[in-house]
Amino acid sequence: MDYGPAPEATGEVTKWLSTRGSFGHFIGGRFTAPGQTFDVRNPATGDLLAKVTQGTAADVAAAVKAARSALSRWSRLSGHERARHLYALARHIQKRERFLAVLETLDNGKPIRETRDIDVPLAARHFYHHAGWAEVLADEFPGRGPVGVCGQIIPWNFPLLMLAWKIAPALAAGNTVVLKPAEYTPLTALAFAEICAEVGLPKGVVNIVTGDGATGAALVAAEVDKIAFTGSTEVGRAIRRATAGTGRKLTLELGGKSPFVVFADADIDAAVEGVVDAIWFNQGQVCCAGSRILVQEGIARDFTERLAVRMGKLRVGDPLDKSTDMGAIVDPVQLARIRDLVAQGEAEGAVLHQAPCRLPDRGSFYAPGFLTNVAPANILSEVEIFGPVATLTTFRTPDEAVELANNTRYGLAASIWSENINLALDVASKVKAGVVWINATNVFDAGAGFGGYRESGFGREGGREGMGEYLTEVPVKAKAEPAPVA
Ligand code: TXE
Repeated sequence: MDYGPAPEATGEVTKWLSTRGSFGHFIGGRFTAPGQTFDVRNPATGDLLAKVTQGTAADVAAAVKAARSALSRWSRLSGHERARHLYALARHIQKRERFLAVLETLDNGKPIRETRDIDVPLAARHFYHHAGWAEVLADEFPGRGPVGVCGQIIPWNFPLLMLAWKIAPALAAGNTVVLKPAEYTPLTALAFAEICAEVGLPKGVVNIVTGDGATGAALVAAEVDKIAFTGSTEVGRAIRRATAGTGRKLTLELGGKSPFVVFADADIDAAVEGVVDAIWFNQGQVCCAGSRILVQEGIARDFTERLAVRMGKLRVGDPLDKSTDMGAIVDPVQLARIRDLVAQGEAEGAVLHQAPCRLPDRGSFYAPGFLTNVAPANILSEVEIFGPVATLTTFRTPDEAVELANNTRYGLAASIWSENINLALDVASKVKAGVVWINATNVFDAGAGFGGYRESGFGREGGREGMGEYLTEVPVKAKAEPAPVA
């Protein structure tokens, strides 16, 4: 396979990684000396990128202490002063956007086109948006103040963007944070820590502790006032149990099995393009991925044929190549999970259609695909695959489409394709999902709340609802009694 030239920031990132080599945590405004470390590898090659410290309960406690001592000063700054810090973070993300895009692509395996055009700009947008909230908070949320110290645990599918989703609203509201990035992808969080120091963010307002699930569990058990988690439903459940009865605020953004409903009157080519975005974007490692395609019977054959042709044109390979459509799966463990699940589904009767592309010899790659003949009882009808493979089934009537769409324990997102807006709006109102897109998919904005129902979790991120999750009622100061009139 011929690859294009590597993006220009690649040299800068390689130098940054090699001069640092091993990373400690970012606590109280400075990096600690590296402790016991684990390897962070490039999923597209398997090459070692860096060594990162496995956070202990003592590290977590030190970070929480730093966040606690920064809290009172930070929360008492005026909204305008906090906004200035958030604007500075946003501008610095933009200043280092090429660097961050390459670092994210190396760490996660997603195509540079996505990190450059989506992950990094949206992360900056989140800080800008929430700077605006900091300015108007006192008027928009009278009688409310920060929750306190927030423990934030994020996944590996959008490392920098999930960090922005968590940190920006927390800081805008006057909270301080301890964030734990995912063990597969901690590097942009560490680069962000450097940015915090560069812009002069007060020490202890943002603390980053790296490590695996044990570090996450230590953060959940620490003296924090809120936990915000994005990740698997299993871990979400464990966190809910661990925080029950502690009085801590909790928001969970968990998995999904989102329906992608195509009616017979849809613009078929547009819907096919929608599938590309719904299930092959970010190698399908998207919580709201349109992973259950439901097609109305009359167009099923035509749709499936056009989908197979389009799938065959996807370019899979080097994530640093600007013409690559699909990069690597984040880690060999996740790749094995996808393979095992699909094999199990096939054993239960599903038929896998995969692009006949040649995959690179090294790295964790999986060819894009979709599955037909998937019975409702098939494991693939229920379980989130979290990879570039959707199931495709048919329906006859709108009522049946709604029934199938809602036949899931999740409720994160849905996408509906029809040229009949009345039909689309009617179906949208009946689908149980936190967000429903019509003739579109994966549309996000910092101003719009995002989150799920049922086993997809609770709480919202983004927009007004998201701000509310980082605020709590504060005691109203007693007004001075008016002087008695003589
Ligand atoms: O998730 P985990 P994994 C789903 C997806 C994927 C599956 C497994 O289906 O295939 O989960 O992925 C931290 N206490 N999603 O195993 O373990 C962990 O270190 C506290 C959907 O990577 O949930 C990481 O930082 N924290 C999802 C984060 O939780 C714990 C995105 C997520 O890892 C912990 C990711 C514990 N006991 C996976 N155990 C989405 N909603 O987008 C782990 N962690």
